[in-house]
Amino acid sequence: MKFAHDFLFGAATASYQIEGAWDQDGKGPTNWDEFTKIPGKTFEGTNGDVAIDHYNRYQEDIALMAEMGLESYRFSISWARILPTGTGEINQKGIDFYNNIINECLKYGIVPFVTLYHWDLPLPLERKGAWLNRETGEAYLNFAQICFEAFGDRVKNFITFNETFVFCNLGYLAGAHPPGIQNDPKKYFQAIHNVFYTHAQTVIAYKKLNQFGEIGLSHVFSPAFSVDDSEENHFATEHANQFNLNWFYDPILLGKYPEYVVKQLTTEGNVPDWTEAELAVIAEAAPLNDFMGLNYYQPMRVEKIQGYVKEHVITRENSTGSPGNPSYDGVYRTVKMADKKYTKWDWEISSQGFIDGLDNLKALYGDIKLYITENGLGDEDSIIEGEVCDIPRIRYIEEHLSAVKTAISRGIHIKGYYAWSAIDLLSWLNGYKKQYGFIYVDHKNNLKREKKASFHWYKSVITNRGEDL
Ligand code: BGP
Repeated sequence: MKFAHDFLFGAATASYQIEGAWDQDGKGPTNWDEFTKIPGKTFEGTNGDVAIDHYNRYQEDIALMAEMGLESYRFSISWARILPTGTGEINQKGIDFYNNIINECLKYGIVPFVTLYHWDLPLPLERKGAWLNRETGEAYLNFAQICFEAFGDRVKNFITFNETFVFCNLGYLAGAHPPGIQNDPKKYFQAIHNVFYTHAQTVIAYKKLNQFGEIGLSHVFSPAFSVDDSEENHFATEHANQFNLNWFYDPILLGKYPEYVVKQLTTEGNVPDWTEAELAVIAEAAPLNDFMGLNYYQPMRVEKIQGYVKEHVITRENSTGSPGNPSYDGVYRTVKMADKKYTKWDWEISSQGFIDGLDNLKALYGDIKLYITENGLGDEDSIIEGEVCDIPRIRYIEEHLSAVKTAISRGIHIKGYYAWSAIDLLSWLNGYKKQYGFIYVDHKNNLKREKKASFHWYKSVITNRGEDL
């Protein structure tokens, strides 16, 4: 079976992780420009000041993507390039840059898929309380409308927010992302609600413009499975799914928060401070949402915690996606299992978890349109006789693309696949050591680009539309 002619084979990046040029051409500073300079926050103090200098080398990079046969490129817009302080005057050079990216993509017939927010928040908004302050949502809505007006004639796919779970969880529970707050569930749930309300307002505003494009958002997709068949671990798994899946997907797709979670938050005193009017906007936007983007890397294996005491120490190392952490409420922990395969960073490799998770998603939400907006392998690639031989990445993507094929044959409505990442880039907390790209960037040789083995492999997959998978 070949993938349908309108299925998009793509790859993704995000502004802070590739652009560099952190203060070039009028760009304002962001939360990440500041956060990465705090000692100990990132691996070996790496930051995105230069990143892979995509800002100045975008033509070369997009030409390589075109050579690879990429049909769609998912990238994000740096808010502070367009509005240096988050609000106020537009920086024309920021608009010009993204126009250039979009036009360069279109020149090669690559569909631009634009993420409006991939975590880099203009610093003045961060200082005023980030997503806890409703002014951030208002400023975002203005920024989004500027983007729709400037780019919406050529961009027909918009993602409002990337992985609300990750930036809120790491921002307000683990303290590993800005604003670096630890163990504050009240703020965590509030920030999420404020983001979802803003998402809903943005969807409604976009639809009023009649640009005839599509809008949705991307969530991390990490379905939970019990470590065994015991009743208590099944309970813990259902609890984990309610908090990590339903809490995030219900408001977007069904227009309301899940009762189970709201009930528990009421008991804990962690219900967000929300208004009936905000909840009504979330309900109004849900049917207008055109698609859901899923970022799948790994499932969660869950077990119930017995006699929880809050002794868990949160560090950068244990905040980067490996199993072993307890939930904020002490009900369950994630577990590394002896019979599963893991990456060098302890992320489980499981295409079966992907398929099973997609089946569950369909059972919960019915026939929704999905894009896999991220999936890929973080690895330290081998260089053999000067060639980057990223065979494990080929195997990983092969397995997961073939899972996508299986899911489609079961009636799951997946319209595209975006490998993370198009090119090697800065991993938020893991520096440049953790590579994901089809294109290698040589940090010892003036950021020279080189094609990896996976580049040639993905090109052939795209050429024959995945027939051999
Ligand atoms: C996702 C983010 C990406 C990317 C990816 C890999 O959560 O949306 O921006 O970073 O994870 O993560 P890491 O670099 O930590 O391995």
